[in-house]
Amino acid sequence: MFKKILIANRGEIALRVLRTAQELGVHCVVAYSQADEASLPVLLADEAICIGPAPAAGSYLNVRNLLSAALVTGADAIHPGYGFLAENAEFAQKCEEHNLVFIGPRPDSIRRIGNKIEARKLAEEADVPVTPGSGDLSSVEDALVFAEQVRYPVILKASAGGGGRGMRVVHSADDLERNMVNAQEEARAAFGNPEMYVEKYIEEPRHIEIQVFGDGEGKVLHIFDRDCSIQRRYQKLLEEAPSLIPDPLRQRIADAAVRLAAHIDYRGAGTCEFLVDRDGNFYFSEMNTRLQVEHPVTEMITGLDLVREQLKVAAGMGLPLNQEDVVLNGHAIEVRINAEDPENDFRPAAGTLSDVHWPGGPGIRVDSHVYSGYKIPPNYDSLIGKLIAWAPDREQAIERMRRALKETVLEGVKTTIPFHLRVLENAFFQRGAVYTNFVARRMM
Ligand code: MV4
Repeated sequence: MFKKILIANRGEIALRVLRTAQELGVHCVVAYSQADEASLPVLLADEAICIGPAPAAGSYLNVRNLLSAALVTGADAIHPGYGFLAENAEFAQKCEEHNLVFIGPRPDSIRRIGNKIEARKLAEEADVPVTPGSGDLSSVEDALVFAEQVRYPVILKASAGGGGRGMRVVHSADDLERNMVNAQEEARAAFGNPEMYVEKYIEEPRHIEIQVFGDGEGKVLHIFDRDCSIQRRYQKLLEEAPSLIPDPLRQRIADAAVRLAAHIDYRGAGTCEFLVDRDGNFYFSEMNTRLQVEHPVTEMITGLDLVREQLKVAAGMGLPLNQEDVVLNGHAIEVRINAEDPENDFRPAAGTLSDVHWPGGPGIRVDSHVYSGYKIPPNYDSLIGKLIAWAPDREQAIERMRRALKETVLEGVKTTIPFHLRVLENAFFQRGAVYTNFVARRMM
């Protein structure tokens, strides 16, 4: 195992990684920006090092500063968490060049899977179903021809995008013509790559993802599935595991995810996202080459610690776990508690948390970096913490989550808790009628 790692992230995920690393006896250096000096991961770290100013471009996205921090503190490896540089192939490669282990997939896997057109190609090679889609489209004419073939609506996607960024649903040729050029420009500005492609639009799908884990030498396991359909503007709000699909379908999707990951000898934790339509057809949509925000629901239904497995694989200790060891037990739900005002279009609500009290009791897990008196910096995302409820079945998990949310005290800023309570009380949600338009259709 590593002697020392650098945690190149902040907030709840920095604390999440720190906790497991410390349990394994790994000395942790937390890299922090000037805005995070008084944060919990910094206070609990074995060592902390300032890597720059509050704006992420100068700190959590600053490759030179992070590499220097790792080298001067004598770290063996870097854990990138999620977001920031977690899916940046150049960063992963720079780590390797400086003899620092990047705790994640090989740079080449990140690069290939990060390109959505390439990812679709890899999926097809692995016999994984993808939505009917075009290749790289350089002209509006090509896009129009393709859209006529598969019929509208279609969805325009940026090859370098992901997670909903750079996407446009279009309903007609007019619509397509109007959107194509500005979508290209947006993609060029946001990702430095204007490449776009078109897919047949799947209406009201469920967003189901499979957690996979590879040893980098061809062995790949799936660690069941999550339903992340409850989202708003591509921001996930509530996730659960397992998803509400029949077991044979779950197995077929999981097998497909394993085939894709095995096809590229995937190393570490990854997630294959699928869209599942009303008829039970499933289509690969993208793969995320990082630990996900919602990984705790997977941990709760399997008893595994994904960060522990990440550290072991990265340290060259292999993946002794076998598929038979991954057993599903019960149901877990996670809600993301954001400092946002759900009554005001989810506008970020900055400020100081004057009083914080988290819930407890059976089946409750809290992943949060905040405390009473904590000042939420305006520079980063608005996640205050994640509340996870486990119970033997879904109905009890819902009841437990409602109980826990009512126990929670977060004074000083508006949060998404009232919104979550409404979702949990919604009859459609309770009967499992969840799909990606749920929030817009049932909650607004
Ligand atoms: C789609 C889709 C429907 N058809 N692709 C959004 C996130 C990204 N990982 C994939 N996403 C989607 N891709 C096809 N061909 C629907 C989504 C989607 C979505 C679309 C519109 C509004 C909300 C959505 C929420 C989740 C997924």
